[in-house]
Amino acid sequence: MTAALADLRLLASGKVREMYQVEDDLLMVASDRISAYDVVLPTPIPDKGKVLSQMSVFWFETTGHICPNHYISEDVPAEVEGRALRVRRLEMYPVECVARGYLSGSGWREYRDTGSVCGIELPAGLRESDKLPEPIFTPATKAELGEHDENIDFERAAELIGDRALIEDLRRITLELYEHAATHAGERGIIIADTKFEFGASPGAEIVLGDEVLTPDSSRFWPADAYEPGRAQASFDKQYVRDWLDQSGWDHSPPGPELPDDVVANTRAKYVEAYERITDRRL
Ligand code: Q0T
Repeated sequence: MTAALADLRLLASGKVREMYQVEDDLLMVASDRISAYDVVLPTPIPDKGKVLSQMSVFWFETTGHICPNHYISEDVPAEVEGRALRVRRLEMYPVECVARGYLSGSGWREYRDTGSVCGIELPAGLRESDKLPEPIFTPATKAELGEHDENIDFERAAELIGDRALIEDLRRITLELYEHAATHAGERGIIIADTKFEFGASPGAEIVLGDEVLTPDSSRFWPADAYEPGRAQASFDKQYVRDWLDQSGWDHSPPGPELPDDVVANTRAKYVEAYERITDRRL
């Protein structure tokens, strides 16, 4: 690929990644930026963008039997080699498709307060981080920049999609992808507690998997050997960062503090370990 990044149109910029237009396709670029407590920290984690991109490639290459996806190639500008993907442009659906196998984050808070998550009634007496009787589909709507996604029930998701059969298919595929990935990761010592997918349509295919998939930025990865329900779990990838921030006295208002070298090195090693364990590929 000959074009330089500077020659491409920037379509969207997020906390830790960017989307560019390249001919009729898109270029999805993952940075080495890391966020914690919803704030992007000033210190990058070397190779984080590469790990996340290559992990998405692994899942795109190994879940095609469940659902087609937007991945085209790793033919990208030299300056983002390894941490960018060329993808097909889709007409995105306005619902975030979340699968949860464990009770954490907004799912735990909603259950604690109401006994349900996204309209799905759950057994009484569950604790934070408990494994659910079976994985559930908990759709959400994408929030404005700086806001959190809003959990919605299946009926609201059906209204937003405007097609009953389609939202039922999105739910089924979301749960199939989660089941497949959680089983694969579980056999390698990593619990995928939950994950978020975004789907779209392309000419000739009503359901195409987009976005990044089954990465630590779009999912909760927990080390299986430290799993203990009844409390929040250690994050596979960000725990060194959280632990250091927690003892730093930082109040979570921007800007965040610079991270020390040992926290950066340990965090980088955890991202690489997650990648190598899940994919059996070497970075
Ligand atoms: C999208 C059409 O760009 C985004 O975040 C980066 C900051 C989110 N986003 C992606 C799309 C995709 C994808 N993925 C696609 N294949 N086709 N749009 C829209 N928003």
